[in-house]
Amino acid sequence: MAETISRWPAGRVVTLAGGVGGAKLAHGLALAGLDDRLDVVVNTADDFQLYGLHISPDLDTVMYTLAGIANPATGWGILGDTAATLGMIGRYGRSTWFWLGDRDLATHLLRTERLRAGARLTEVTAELAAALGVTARILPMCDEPVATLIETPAGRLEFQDYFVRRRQRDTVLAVRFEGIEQARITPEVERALAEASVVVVGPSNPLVSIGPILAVPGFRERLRAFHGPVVAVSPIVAGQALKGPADRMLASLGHEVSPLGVARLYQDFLDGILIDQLDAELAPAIAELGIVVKVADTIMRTNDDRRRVARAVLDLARELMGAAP
Ligand code: FO1
Repeated sequence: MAETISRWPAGRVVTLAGGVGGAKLAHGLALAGLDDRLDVVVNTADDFQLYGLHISPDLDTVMYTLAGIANPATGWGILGDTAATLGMIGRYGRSTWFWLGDRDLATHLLRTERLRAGARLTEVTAELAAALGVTARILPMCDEPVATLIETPAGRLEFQDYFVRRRQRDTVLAVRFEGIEQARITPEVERALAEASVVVVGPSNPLVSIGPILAVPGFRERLRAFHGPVVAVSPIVAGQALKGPADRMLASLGHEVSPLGVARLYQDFLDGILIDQLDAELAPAIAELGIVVKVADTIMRTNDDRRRVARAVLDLARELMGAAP
């Protein structure tokens, strides 16, 4: 069905994504008619090695979501996946705290094989996504290894140890991105930013999902100097994270747990933010930061919701372009 939104924006769109929230918005943008004009820059600082395999949870969440095969109950993993392999790993006496489905394991096997043969993560991701029929370009934030480390009262934890094994129960005292100094913006991400008319920061955790992308040397400066509008969808609604520990993490690190707190974190490069109707009263305070605010229902339960939120954030970008001199 022809839709007006498919005529706009004229160029391509870059969206920044971490896990489930960012993947849903990317899917919404694709459903809104941008599927072949969409570049999704994805956090890879959650990546880790398990059973000798390279696992890239956020890349896979975005890929499975765009391919229409994500498990809707969790947002990650593959719909209908089974755990026979994990069961056998358990029989061998190994810990199985990270749930890896049988079909999902195929992704990790092939990714690891290609990386060991010398391919870049960007190349491997493009191959896997193309095989699953994804037309949007899924771009790792960098090809170098970066690891999020969480400082807690119990000591320094690797990200998945904090997130999955210990179920985010530890207070976060600090977040570090090990290896970030060696990370480089890839030629593919450079090209995506050069070709895009809009950048959309997805509703992902600002500290551990969007944070690592912004920390790639030069990336934040690229956003500050971006030639078009940079807009975001708030991942915090009514004082709570849509998913995961972003609310507790923001609080323990001294940030306000609200779209205003999120806007402050992005203030140096953000032109506009879409906030939920439940937070409408925060609009004037955010506007005082020089950020244009649009209020909408931002909860994404269904595919229609995803498309609706994507359209709302694109409308905001369009208004900002109209307002440009
Ligand atoms: N999240 C969980 O809470 N528990 C799991 O066992 C788990 C397994 C898993 C396997 C593959 C994958 O791609 C993602 C997986 N996730 C799991 C999600 C993931 O740990 C987080 O969503 C991200 O790292 C945070 O963005």
